[in-house]
Amino acid sequence: MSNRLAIAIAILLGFTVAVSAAGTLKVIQRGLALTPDSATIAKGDRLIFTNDDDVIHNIHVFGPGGEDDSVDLGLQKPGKTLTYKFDRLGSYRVRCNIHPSVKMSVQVK
Ligand SMILES: [Cu+2]
Repeated sequence: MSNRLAIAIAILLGFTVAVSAAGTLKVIQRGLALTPDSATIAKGDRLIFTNDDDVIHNIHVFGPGGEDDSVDLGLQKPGKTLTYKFDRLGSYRVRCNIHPSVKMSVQVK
């Protein structure tokens, strides 16, 4: 595979970022999007969400059990940070209750 093709595929798939040794990963809310928009972490790792937009967000975490398996982290004002610990193996989706474009996927392995 050429480097150019590999880069194009990486862009299409989004970037998955590895967690630091400390077991935390910083996620930025900016421009009504989450960066990174996907992450692979270990059980017990935490994501730290920082609202760098000028609007209120409302992060909602949906666990491996589907729509009924969710935690609403509440309203988050600009400049505020909140942390969520991922305690179970599987696929999570994270999204803002207010802005559909603010979303990411999290794999806990
Ligand atoms: Cu939002």
